[in-house]
Amino acid sequence: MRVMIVNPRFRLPIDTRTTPHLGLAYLAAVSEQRGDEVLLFDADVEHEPIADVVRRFDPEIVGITANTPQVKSAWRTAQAIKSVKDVPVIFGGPHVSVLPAESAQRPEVDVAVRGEGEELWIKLCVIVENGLKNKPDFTAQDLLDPQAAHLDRLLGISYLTADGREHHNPDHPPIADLDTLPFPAYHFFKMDRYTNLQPATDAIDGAKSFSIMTSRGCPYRCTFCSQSIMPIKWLARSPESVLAEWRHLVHNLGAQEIGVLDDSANIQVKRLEQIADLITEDNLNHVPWIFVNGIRANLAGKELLGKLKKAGLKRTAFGVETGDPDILMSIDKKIDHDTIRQAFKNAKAVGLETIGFFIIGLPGETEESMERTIKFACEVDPLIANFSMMTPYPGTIVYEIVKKQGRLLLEDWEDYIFFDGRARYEMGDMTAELVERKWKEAYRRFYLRPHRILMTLARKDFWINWRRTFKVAFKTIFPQKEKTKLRKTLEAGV
Ligand code: B12
Ligand code: SF4
Repeated sequence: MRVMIVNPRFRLPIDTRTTPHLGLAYLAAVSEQRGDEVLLFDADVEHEPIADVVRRFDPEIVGITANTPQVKSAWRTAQAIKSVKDVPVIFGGPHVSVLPAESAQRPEVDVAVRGEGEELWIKLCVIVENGLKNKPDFTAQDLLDPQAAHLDRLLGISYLTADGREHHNPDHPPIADLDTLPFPAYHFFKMDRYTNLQPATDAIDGAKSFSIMTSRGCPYRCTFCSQSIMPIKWLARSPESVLAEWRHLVHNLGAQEIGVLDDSANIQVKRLEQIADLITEDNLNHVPWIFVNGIRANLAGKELLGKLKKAGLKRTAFGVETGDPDILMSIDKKIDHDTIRQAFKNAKAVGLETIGFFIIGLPGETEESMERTIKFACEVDPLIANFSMMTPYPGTIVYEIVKKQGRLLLEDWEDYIFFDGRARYEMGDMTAELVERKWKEAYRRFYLRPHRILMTLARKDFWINWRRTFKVAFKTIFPQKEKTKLRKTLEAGV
């Protein structure tokens, strides 16, 4: 069966890096395992209009991913596909998982998949394949025929049958054994067109940077975080399965750096220690790697961090979020500042580089609390401090709080990015002006301290990337009015 898997165009308004989409690499892998002919279209690196590709490849099913700022581009992409052929178009990804009805109700979308995609994607392919066996010109309309009831018993999907009835089938259970999944199929991507994973080790461009996920989900429920895609229960791969993929990345694909994308890789400390030991014993530790999203600071003891360092870990992030104890409590991070301080100390003591993630503008913030965040960032002094302005994503508790008590300043989903220097909501005394001012101040005060300037200039990574670093810094401090420009780019891209 000919399957087409699509990442709709969406570039951040800063010069960000491009990286193959791990979720789509998994979908491509399970399709390949089934024996399908797979075409992966990543609009971020493609030059050909998608309609031409559809004409040439003539897919029998199309899967499109969408996070929140990408969803409108995804709809436009689906329209372009449907203008050529009424092929079943399946949507999935973070935004679709939170608001499935919104996509399912659109004429260009046939089925919205909620949550993890691999098992559901395959089940949908089987349904369409069976349809094609009985009717060689099986279309999306046939798939949604209420009499045929093709989709009635498939868990985890939302769709409208051709009679206009909306269906939200019960949830699909999470994938019980992640070790059964094939490795992400990077060979379907035009790897030479990618840079590397931001913010990885900075020094490598082009095809040699890979991502890996050793666990899915997170047992915590921080109020600002969208975790709707992945299971509520934290599920992990075995150390042996992780090692096998690590070997594959290093030996078969020539990985020069690896980004671990887990939400919280260290929920079971022993498991992560075992992974570290295996990587070291297998002599894979010459390849530097990082925790892109960070690990839980309350589970980052020196023994674990030491083993990780030995296994090649170059840099780890910690989600600090705020320097204010009351705000920290209110976001349900389930951690305190002394524990975070200790985690940074432990990481530095074993020789790891650190990243701190901070948020300016959480609900209930005041100028004083933001001030505490800036001071705390300077105190723990990570190599990289990343300050985001709070963006309330649908499906999060913060989104519900802001909808009830605040004023959203976002006009549509394309505004849901947090790099364009504009506050996303106001609440009580917390004005957009205050949030934007303190956000810029945070960057200035953190990076323009004399020892930081010297430290930055002394880093090899900085000189390799100085053009890009200056460009990003300039755009952060003097952001353009991105929305219209961003929209124009997006519309031109499909
Ligand atoms: C790595 C990462 C990035 C990378 C790469 C993004 C990418 N192309 O994948 C970078 C740094 C570029 C990035 C940027 C952003 N990201 Co990001 N990112 C992640 C992260 C940490 C991992 C993504 C991943 O690989 N997951 C693992 C794979 C297996 O899962 P998946 O991609 O979701 O795919 C599975 C399912 O969703 C589903 N599925 C997905 N697509 C489809 C399609 C079909 C047809 C089907 C059937 C199923 C399906 O099946 C897949 C396999 O199970 C996630 C957190 C997370 N845990 O997922 C955040 C996350 C996706 N990012 C998020 C956000 C907010 C952003 C930004 C908007 C932030 C910003 N700067 O403004 C930007 C958007 C930029 C962009 N170009 O899209 C949010 C999304 C929330 C939302 N409502 O959309 C997440 C969930 C983080 C969070 N917890 O808040 N991100
Ligand atoms: S912010 Fe981190 S710890 Fe909190 S819920 Fe999200 S992934 Fe889990």
